[in-house]
Amino acid sequence: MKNFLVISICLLFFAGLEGQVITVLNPSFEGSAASSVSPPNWTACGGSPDTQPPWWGVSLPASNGSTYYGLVYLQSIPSSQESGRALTSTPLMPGTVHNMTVDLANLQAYNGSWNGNCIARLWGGTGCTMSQILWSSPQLTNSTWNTHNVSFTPTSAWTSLIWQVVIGTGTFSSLGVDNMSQITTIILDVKVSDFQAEVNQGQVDLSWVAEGDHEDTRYYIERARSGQDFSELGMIQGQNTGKEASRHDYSDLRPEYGTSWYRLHTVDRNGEESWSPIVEVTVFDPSGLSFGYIMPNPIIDQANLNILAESARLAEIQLLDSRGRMVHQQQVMLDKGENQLNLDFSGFQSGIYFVKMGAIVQRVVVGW
Ligand SMILES: [Ca+2]
Repeated sequence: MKNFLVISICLLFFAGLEGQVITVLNPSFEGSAASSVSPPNWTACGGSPDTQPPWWGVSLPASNGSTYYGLVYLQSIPSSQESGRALTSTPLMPGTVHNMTVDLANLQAYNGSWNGNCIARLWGGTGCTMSQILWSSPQLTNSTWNTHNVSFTPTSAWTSLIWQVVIGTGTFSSLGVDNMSQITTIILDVKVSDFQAEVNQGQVDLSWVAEGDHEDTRYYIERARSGQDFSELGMIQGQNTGKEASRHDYSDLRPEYGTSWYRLHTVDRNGEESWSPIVEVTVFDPSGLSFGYIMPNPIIDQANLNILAESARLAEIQLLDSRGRMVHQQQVMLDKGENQLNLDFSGFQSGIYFVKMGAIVQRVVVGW
């Protein structure tokens, strides 16, 4: 009888680890493709999102089914920042880890040129009131679908999930959202918070706070470049610090120049998983510069070069042909932070060129 009781209690304990499943209606955004019309069960909360494709020049096929949600943002018209919501089957559970996946793409094709980087933001709220940013994607740069692990902890029992497009860099951007999974609530036996990343003498120092840490807890540090796929950078085991809140750390000793995104993937001793919010870090090269992007590429006549500078400085921009011969050079004064430079390639022969600034070398195609 005593053994039976022990087994029953264990079963109850483990059964309690898996939480409930929460769904949204029409998670694949299926509907009749239409401009300024949200798919069934989705409601526009800002602007007038579309059921895509093929409106406004968008041709990317759906990731799942035949249609998806298309959201645009024009920096010059703040009210154009589009968002749309769906209701959840049951309210979200405050203080509990919620996991799901979603497919996202930068559509790049709206009106042929709305191709700035963008960020997808997921809000929790009531009706169209956007109350808590539950999750933000890294900057999305490619017009291909990528599946993202979305993990969040609501602060309140929200009944709306709201997708919003946010400008990353550039002036116009367009976002595709498709193929949301069900949302699974998970109770981990470790609580992770305050994930931070800081550049320190050329390395990136990461730290987080854990409560309930156990020696079988695994913390996987993940990094993404250009906002796409995260890959594992390293893993550290728990230190058995128990219920007491303790800070853990990990250093990326060889970060890449430019902007990177980091997140913490925690696996508790029962195998339950959660992901921290994503943090963005910019590492400048020895000349104090960090490449953003060149758009468009291929280039017809003109392109925008986006460069970040650690401080205001005079910099030299060089243009090299495919054999590495310098065909143009120019001094430019850069402001601290983000700089947009216009590159004029009109009059250049078609071909491959390299844009060089400090340690940055970017390949561009002109004329095709
Ligand atoms: Ca779909």
